[in-house]
Amino acid sequence: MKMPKVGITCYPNQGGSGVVASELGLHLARRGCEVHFISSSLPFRLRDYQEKIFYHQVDMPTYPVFLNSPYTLSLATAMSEVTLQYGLDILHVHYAIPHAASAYLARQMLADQKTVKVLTTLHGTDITLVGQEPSFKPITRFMIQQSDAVTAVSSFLKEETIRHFQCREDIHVIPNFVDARVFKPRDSVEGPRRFAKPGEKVLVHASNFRKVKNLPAVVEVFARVAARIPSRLLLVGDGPELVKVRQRLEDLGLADRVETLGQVDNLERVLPEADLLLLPSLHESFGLVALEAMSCGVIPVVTNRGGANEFIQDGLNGFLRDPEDLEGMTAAALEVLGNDSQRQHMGEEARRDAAGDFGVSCVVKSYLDLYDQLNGAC
Ligand code: GMT
Repeated sequence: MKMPKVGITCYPNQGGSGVVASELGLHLARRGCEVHFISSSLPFRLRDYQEKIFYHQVDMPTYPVFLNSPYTLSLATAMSEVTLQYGLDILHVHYAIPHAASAYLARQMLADQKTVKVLTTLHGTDITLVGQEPSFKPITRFMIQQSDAVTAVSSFLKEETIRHFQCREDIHVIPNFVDARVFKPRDSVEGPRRFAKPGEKVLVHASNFRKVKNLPAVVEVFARVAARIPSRLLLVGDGPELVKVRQRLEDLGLADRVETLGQVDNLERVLPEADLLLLPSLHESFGLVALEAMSCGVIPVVTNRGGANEFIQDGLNGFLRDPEDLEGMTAAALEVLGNDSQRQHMGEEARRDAAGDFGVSCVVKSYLDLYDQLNGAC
């Protein structure tokens, strides 16, 4: 198979879509693809040099008449220039808005000179929240229709996309993935733990602390668990709701049981220190961090609204609960935290399931097969 040259665009800051795009690029390059990241700043997972990875920063000039720098247009220009200069075959954009619009423009700009295919990967809020804004909805639909191929990270998201936009149905489902060699259980289950004293259990929540993450439920479930079992809460990430979370924990007298770690680049160093992950989002198209936790043998307690049921089997490798079901989430957490052999057994199941269909090789191959199909259609 001739390895394609791929341009990848994503949001470079921490967030599931940026992680998926960056990790995909790194793994594609290891398999021999030439990968060109085109974005506003260096995606955070790309800080180390790697062969076959190139980074092109998008210039964002300002001018007094602009309210904001027109990033979508600058990105389209960068995409078309990099495509011509390096002979890219595919522009693979992650998160529809505005990346798919820029790729569409770049393809049109090059129409007389070079064929390039546009592949759009939908991640979640680009469809379920942002894409529903009246000022974005028609253009999001247009971009979905105009892409040469579209992927969604879960069947849930594919169905939501078709339902909301009444659009094409040939959307490929390619799930999030995890590298099980990187996300793995602690080396020694017996040794001292970084965030807990002997006899304490550790719960973790990692997100961008936005409303959709349902943070009041994280606090409430932790408070109920901590009242029954000595435990600690790790908060990883940052975002607008974090201040309220800390205030509520303070009001409940739980502040000294909580570690706020802020943004962490290497989550694989933190997740294995936990026993249980709480992700009670209002909806979650996939829930990458739950998969990463599972790969570390950590039990996920996750919202049942969205696509998590495509990799979590309730009661076998984790728990799925309604985001309003605080009692159910607490009961699930207490059940597993109060029984070490059950927790260990579920953790092993979780790791095995994460490394299988959701492991790097399986999922990267799905993307490569799709690239191949797109190139064959040139
Ligand atoms: O909401 C987030 O956590 C960020 C967002 C993003 O685009 O960075 O995450 C979305 O994409 C992830 C990667 O595909 C998915 O695992 C998340 O479930 C999805 N978030 C939501 O659907 C709320």
